[in-house]
Amino acid sequence: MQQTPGPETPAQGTPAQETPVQGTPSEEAPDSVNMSAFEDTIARDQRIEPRDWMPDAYRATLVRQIAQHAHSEIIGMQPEGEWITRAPSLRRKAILFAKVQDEAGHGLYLYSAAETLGADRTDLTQRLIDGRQKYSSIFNYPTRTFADVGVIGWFVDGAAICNQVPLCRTSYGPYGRAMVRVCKEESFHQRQGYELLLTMMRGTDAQRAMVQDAVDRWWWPSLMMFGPPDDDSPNSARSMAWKIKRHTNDELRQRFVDMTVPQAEKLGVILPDPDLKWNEERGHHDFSTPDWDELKRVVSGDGPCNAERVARRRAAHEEGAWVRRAAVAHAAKRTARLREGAVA
Ligand code: BYC
Repeated sequence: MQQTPGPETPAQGTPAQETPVQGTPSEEAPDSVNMSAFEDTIARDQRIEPRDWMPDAYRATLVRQIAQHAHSEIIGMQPEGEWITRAPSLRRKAILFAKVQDEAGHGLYLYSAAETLGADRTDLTQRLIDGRQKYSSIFNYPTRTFADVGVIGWFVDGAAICNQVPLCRTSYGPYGRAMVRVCKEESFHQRQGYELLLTMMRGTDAQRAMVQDAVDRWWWPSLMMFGPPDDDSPNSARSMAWKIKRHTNDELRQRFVDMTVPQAEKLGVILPDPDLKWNEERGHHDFSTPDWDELKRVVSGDGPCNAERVARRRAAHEEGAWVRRAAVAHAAKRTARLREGAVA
């Protein structure tokens, strides 16, 4: 039976149990004692919480991944955001507006999760716009037609779901809990993308050609979203041991391919890989190797839109400085008023 998008939802990816009080930090205890409590919590599949002792490298890995994830959500507003003013109907405009707004919300949950680890959001933003921190390679490709909006929903949000549903069970509590809500929204985003494409495929020959062209352009970059192959992924082994990551990059890429092939058949598009075929023995689809040199180029800043995306983020940050100043002034006034009220 063919599948339409109906990915796992966080409800199926049951989060790990809450950490009991046993993991509380003990400033007086030697690091070896704290380390064994930490390892024990991980081994029992329970969660590390902000108050718990954790090794510096665990904290640094989480800040790196969560910040990169947050930046991806915020930069990821740009490719589709460009189509809000050009959406073909009021309905499509309202849907797209809501989706792009959701991505901003995801960025906020994730920056908040990074803050629980002691990271400073202003500093993280500065690192992004100085090119010292990464964001997902996928957002460095242009959105040429409205079909790209549908294909981003189908492929990019679909890939995000494959990657993020297991992150609902990540070992760090605030990250896992943020993922539960993010995944619910991503699941909706994926369905809206697929529904948009179904509508276009029922339209004219020109619309069908537009969908196929978008599929051809986004397929390989979407496979690259999962990161380098496992034997070239320096962070995977440690992140898996700490249960930050629950599956390797290649496992999730395979899951995405297996999920997407029947959806493509139902839609009536051809995925641009002549070697893509079901392998009975493996119980998975075989597919060609993505161009890993392209991923390296795009991640290191040399993709089609890297400069444009970062410049736009920098401009938005600078233009928003007065809003941040106003919010701080408002909060100070409010606190002062509350204090006066408490005194009176
Ligand atoms: N792009 O050792 P590896 C969304 C980096 S947005 C760029 O495998 P790791 C959406 C990697 O960071 C959600 N960089 O790393 C928004 C590392 O560099 P550093 C996007 C990449 O961390 C709007 C180096 O390469 N999802 O859904 O074990 C509209 C070596 O890699 C990429 C996330 O952010 C890449 N594709 O695994 C629509 C998921 N791949 O940091 C939708 C959260 C690798 O050592 N992140 N790198 O300098 C993760 O799950 C993991 O960080 C990754 C990489 C699987 C991406």
